[in-house]
Amino acid sequence: MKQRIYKLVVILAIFSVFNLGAVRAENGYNLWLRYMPIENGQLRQAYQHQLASIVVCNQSPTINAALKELINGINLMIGKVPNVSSITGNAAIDFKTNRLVLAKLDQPAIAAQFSTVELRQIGQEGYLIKTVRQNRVPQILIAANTDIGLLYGSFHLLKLMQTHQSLQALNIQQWPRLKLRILDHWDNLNGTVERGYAGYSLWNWQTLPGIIQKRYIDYARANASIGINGAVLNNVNASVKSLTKEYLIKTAALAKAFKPYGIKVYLTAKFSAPKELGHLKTADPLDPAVIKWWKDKVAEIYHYIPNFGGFLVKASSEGQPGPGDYGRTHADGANMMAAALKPYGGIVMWRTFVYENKKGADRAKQGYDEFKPLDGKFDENVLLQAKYGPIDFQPREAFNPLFGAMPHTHMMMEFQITQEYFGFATHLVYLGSLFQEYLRKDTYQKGPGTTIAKVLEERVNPGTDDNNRLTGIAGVANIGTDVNWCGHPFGQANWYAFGRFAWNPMASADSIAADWLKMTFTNDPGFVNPIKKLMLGSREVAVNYMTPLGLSHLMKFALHYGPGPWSKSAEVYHHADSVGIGLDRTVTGSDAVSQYAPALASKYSNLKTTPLNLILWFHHIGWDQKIATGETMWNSLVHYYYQGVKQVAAMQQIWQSMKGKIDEDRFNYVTQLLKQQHLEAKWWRNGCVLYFQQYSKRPLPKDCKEPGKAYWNYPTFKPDLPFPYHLDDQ
Ligand code: GCW
Repeated sequence: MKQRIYKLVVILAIFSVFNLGAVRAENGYNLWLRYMPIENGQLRQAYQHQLASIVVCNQSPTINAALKELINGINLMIGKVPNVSSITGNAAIDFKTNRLVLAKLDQPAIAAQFSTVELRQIGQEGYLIKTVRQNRVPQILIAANTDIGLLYGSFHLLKLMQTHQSLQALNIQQWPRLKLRILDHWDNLNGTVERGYAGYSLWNWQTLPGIIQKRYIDYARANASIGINGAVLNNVNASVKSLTKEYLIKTAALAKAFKPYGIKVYLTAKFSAPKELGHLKTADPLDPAVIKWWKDKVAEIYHYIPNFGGFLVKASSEGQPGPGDYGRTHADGANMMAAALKPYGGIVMWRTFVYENKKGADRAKQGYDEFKPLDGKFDENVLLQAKYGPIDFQPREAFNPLFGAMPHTHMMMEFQITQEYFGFATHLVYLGSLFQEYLRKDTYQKGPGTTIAKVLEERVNPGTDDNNRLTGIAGVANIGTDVNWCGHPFGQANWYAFGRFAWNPMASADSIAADWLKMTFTNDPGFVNPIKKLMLGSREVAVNYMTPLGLSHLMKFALHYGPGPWSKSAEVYHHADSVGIGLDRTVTGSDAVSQYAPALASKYSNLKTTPLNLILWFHHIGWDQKIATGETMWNSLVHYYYQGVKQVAAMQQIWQSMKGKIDEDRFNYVTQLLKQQHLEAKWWRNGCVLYFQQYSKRPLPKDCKEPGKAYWNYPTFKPDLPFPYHLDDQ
């Protein structure tokens, strides 16, 4: 009996130290910062040895955050709290006893460990990690020019441990390629989130500024771990209330909480604020009273929020007020705000998402038509924020021709992390593949090889040094109050991937997925390899069952969930008729091709040289015409839809074979989600195939089973029928 109790105590002790076992209940709250115990004894021992103590030089809230993260992470992973000492001023570091050193490069002894090239590269936010030997004792050095660089470097070291890598011979140089790496929250002040599918807004305006929830800090930690350095707190469909004193004080509390993590706060600014808040008669950007109103407002903002980042503006777009209301240009509007922000180092991110101004025109052309003539007219603290495609965050679009057409303007990318057009938080869609696809698109702006990544990184003003280049990228956040932050457990991967691509636009979706899986689930290659493959294919799978071959915007009207090719608004995107399907955007049609560099324009003008996955974006193709698949247009289209459904079934199968490899709760949740995704993929396939068959009047290819009965009543089928759960067997 005694012996059994003893054994139990030992087992419990091991459990409490290491929290062992893949079966530990998990709810996803800890994201990729779980710091699971290292079960490999050899590796754990090596880490224990290498990280027995930490020395930091100087202290600051940011260094303290780094230290806290390191102590917690190391303790959780290897079951030992490192000894921590700090050195202030110029006191020498004892290289004999300290094994992990966090130090700034202004210390000559630290800088001496690195080459001049290394020192030059990293700038204000980068870091160097190196294993150096002093008196034969290996030391790990994390060095940077700034405190935030040290925090980023600390997260990098923790990532190496979480992904079970050796720390024996580190030699890492990292620095962000883009200056602004921002999450755009479309959060309303009443707590709802526009296009948010993971609960309510994180910001509890009612309890701010008094209450700083732990969740805010965990949000900041997660962002800092991937280098995100800015957050726009509120919806681009803006409320002026966020600019009132009451709300500025609340925002200031968040800004203060985020500051140690290197995150600046931005707000959206409603163009009509001078009228709505200031009771002026106009919001005309050239009116002196309006100019003064914004100047005073900005001064007030900086009074409360000294590290305020600036404004994000959606103007003259989807009913939002803007300079167009007064016959002024976007440049007039943006520059007026930029002038108010400039004395404080603030910036304006001005969106290019406009499409209603020319009725009946091809929507894909409108952003370019409105902004191209303004190239070079924006002040130096203005960036244009353009979506990756010219329409609207579709599963696949041609890239936005504004990238490559604005050499004299700071261009920043807008991705959408929330899955507005990708099955919300129900479908497993890894967007790393999408980010990679667009960032690597060749714009030909300066000849072949001018990728969008290069355009984003480009220095617009000659003479600006690297640290002052105004470059950036934004992602519309998929974060809410759901316990796992993102709704779908795999939605977290998209937040993570966005950060990694923001840090390095030429990063690889593949290795990002691997890192995320290891940190979020397990290092077991039996899980990581097949699930990484599943993730990498998942975006294409969704394209196949939603909008294959360059189709777009077939989603149910307004809600954007489920199929709706029959809605009037969708018809303008697919142009299906008795002859064929697709939009002619060549010179015989809307001529959108002419907005691209000549090499691309001619490529896209010719069906034979248009990439297969964009043929219906650029061409109207006859139903019986043979396309590059070797089949007719009609048969190919149907096959893509059927293929998409089969692929989701295959994803389900792969997931099932992972049973036991990860915790039960997340396993079961993803199992349910994939089942639902399969159901909805069929909903998409059946709806679209039967709808388009009305036009093609062709039979389905022989290997495709007729869609389920629920759709045989088409065309009386109403788009607003409730979700077809009975599709289960069809
Ligand atoms: O995709 C559309 C969304 C709107 C959104 C708009 C935009 C914030 O359906 O909900 O509004 O884009 O990007 O401004």
